[in-house]
Amino acid sequence: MFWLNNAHAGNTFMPPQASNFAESVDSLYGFLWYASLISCILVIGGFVYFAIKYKRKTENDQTAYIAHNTTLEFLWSFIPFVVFLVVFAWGWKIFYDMKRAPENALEIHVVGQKWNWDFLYKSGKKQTSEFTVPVNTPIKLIMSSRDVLHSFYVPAFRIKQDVIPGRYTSLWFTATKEGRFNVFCTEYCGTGHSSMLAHVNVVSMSEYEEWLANDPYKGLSMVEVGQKIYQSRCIACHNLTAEKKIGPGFKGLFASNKTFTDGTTGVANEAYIRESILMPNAKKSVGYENAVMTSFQGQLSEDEIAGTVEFIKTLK
Ligand SMILES: [Cu+2]
Repeated sequence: MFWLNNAHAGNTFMPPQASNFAESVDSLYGFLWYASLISCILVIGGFVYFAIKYKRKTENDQTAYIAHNTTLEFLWSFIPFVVFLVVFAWGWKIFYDMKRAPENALEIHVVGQKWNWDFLYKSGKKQTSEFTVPVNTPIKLIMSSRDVLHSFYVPAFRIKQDVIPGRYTSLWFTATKEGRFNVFCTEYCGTGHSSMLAHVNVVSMSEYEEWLANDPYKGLSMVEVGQKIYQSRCIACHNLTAEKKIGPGFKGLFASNKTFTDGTTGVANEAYIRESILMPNAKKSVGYENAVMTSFQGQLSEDEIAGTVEFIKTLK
């Protein structure tokens, strides 16, 4: 197919084909596209041709009496019927394969929330807004949400699945190419929906094992740890400038004077920032009455909270 020829690497029309499902989904999509193109040419072409050929030429032109044509009627019903059956069977086959993860698949839990994705590995390792998988290995994602409906979508893998609070849904894939691919939320989930981005890193098995054994914060200073947390956790709602996004911008936040909705005032010190991360609704600032923030209680370790506080302190 003309725009898919180069699709292995991705092009203007399609993302790269980076999973076991990509080629079959694209082939079906190509078939649908060509079937629609041919139908469109036949219908619109016929329409224009007949409109010109049988245009009423004089006032006395009479429309011929045509009852019906069995052969034609059979063909224009039967051919589309066959095409639809082919699409159904082909789509069903792909869907069936997508719904059945191999027994030996490597399992990763995915938790969506406003507005980022958490990835939990069985080793206890946890990543946010980014996850790492080995190439050519079946991976099963077991997914849920902490708040509202989200949808987990990896365009390069051609897989998508709703993520629902109070329920597990799953997806599986085998990544066939090493690289870094986009993950999007494709279910409108509130103000920060378009910032609900993540990446999947596909690496070799040996790199994966090394990554899994590694402490993600090894050799990083507290501020650098905080910066990582900011990139994965805070960026959807907080600017690094002083400008308001969904929550307040972080620049100049530390040591600033705050007025709260209950009329009290306070200084944004370490204790205040910590409290705001763990209990966002404990003290609401004037101007942010309707701002929503979910608690990070149990999601960030003490080291990560301390790093975040130290990072915010550097933004003067
Ligand atoms: Cu979402």
